[in-house]
Amino acid sequence: MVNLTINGFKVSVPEGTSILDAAKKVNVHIPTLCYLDLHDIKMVNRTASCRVCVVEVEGRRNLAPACATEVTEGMVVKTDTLRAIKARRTMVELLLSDHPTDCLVCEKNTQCQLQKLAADLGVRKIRYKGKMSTYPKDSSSESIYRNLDKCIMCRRCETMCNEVQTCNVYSAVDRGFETVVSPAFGLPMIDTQCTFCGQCVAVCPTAALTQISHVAKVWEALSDPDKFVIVQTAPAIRVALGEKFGMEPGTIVTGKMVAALRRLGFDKVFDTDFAADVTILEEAHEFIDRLQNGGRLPILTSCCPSWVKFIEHQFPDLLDIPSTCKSPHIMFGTIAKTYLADKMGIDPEKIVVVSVMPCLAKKYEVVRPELQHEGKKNVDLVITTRELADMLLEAGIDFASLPDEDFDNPLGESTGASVIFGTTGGVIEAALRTAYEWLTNETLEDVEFHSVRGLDGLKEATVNINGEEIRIGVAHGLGNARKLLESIQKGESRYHAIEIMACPGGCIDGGGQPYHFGNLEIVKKRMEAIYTEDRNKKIRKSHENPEVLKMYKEYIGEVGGEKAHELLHTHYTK
Ligand code: HC1
Ligand code: SF4
Repeated sequence: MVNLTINGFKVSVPEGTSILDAAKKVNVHIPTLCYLDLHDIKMVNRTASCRVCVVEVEGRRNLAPACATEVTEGMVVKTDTLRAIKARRTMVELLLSDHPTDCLVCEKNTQCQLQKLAADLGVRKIRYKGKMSTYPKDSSSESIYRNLDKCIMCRRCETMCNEVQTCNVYSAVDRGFETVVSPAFGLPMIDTQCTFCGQCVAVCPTAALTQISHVAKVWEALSDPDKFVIVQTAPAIRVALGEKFGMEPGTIVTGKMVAALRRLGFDKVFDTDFAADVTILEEAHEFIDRLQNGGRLPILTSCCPSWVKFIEHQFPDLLDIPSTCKSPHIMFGTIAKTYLADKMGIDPEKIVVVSVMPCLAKKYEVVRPELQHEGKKNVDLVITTRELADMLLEAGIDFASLPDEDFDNPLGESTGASVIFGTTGGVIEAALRTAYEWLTNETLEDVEFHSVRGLDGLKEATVNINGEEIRIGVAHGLGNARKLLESIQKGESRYHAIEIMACPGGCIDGGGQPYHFGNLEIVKKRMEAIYTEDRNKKIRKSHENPEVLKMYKEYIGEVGGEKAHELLHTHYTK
């Protein structure tokens, strides 16, 4: 252990600890901007580029960046001297001297970490003036908006993309004042290997990286009397939306969310979870078929569009292994414009399907040609959890005081199995609940598979089904997915089925969720809430969803049959 003093407090910490972490032990807060430690997913951005965390260390002439300076025996640190505070303020003023000051109309207004720091440090004027960097804005993709005028070169996006997601989209290009984090050759995002996971957006402290918004288009649809506008909500929204209205992370707001969507004017409020149950029927059927008929194993789940894009770009030789199931929200769109339209006697041309998703890749997914029907989109618009919260604020809806309301039917009925789609491990757990019963003809009494739960990047489970050991793998975060895919490529994979989600934690920590800037305790609370919602459901197995079974009986026919394939399955593109 190393002993030191911080602001007069004695502290002992393990060798190799930074001053920043040592200070936390004695409740001394040192402000940071570029630094980000996502311990549970093994991502640390320690570029020490912003110099906001500088402190005085006795015996040293220069101020030291607390994030990148390791403690030494007997060190005496002062974080709150006038010199340190003035230096910090100067650093922020220098950043602001090359930063647009349009905070009032900025996408990140009230959520920008630079804005907060400037406020915390009492910066009231920017003493430095000079040349401002300007770059072309990039709205080339459906998902991500890049405004590098607002980039402060913290490099968090680069660390997230290259080290956690292993997509290597960003690097620092050019030199000196012109240096900027960008795709190689300044390519627009649409021409890169970006998977649109949005994890770079989730960690960006400013509005350099944000989403392409569909809010205006949703308002337009809602005010068009000729349109029948229906909304579906992804499993992960209900455990995170409350955060935007001051509620504790992990508060389950399903009922209030439904009530709020109704008050926004949606004609029907439905649940993506209904389609998640459909996905399980189709996916479990496909798995059993491959298992019993010598098909390609392991089967990979296919509901995460970012992960699908990753395998298409990076492992095109493995495209025969993902399940051919469309993702639940696309299945939902297809079902809404066929089965529901038929049932309600509405012209599908008049139906506008809006998805509320925790994800930025879902915005890109809806324009994939393979997922459209005769050139028409199955899902028309996608807004994120953040965008929905913005709409509710704009409409003056007092979210916290809303009563709980139920989803509309038939596409609002769902099971516990579909809720857990929202967290890593949930899709495969849901599939196991069904596959087990279908393969054994026995009732699965304990439906919880705890070994596939939690935030470990790679997880596995073995389930004995009819005397055969079925081995399950789970990866979340694309870097972890890469490891599993490489083992499949080498013929070393031991698994029969694998779930992959691009975002660390799964959809609960998608790129469209409320920002938490590295507070993974929030993600854990969202995860607990997902499992609570599952336990609270009367029906916890997808194949027991009565409305799903009715739809198959009335409209689709056999699970895995011809019509099911036409409506609910897809293919992949190299
Ligand atoms: Fe997801 Fe899915 S779980 S991908 O994480 O399969 O986005 O929540 O809606 O489609 O159901 C996201 C979440 C979501 C789909 C489902
Ligand atoms: Fe990388 Fe994901 Fe950001 Fe694309 S969206 S640049 S893949 S982190």
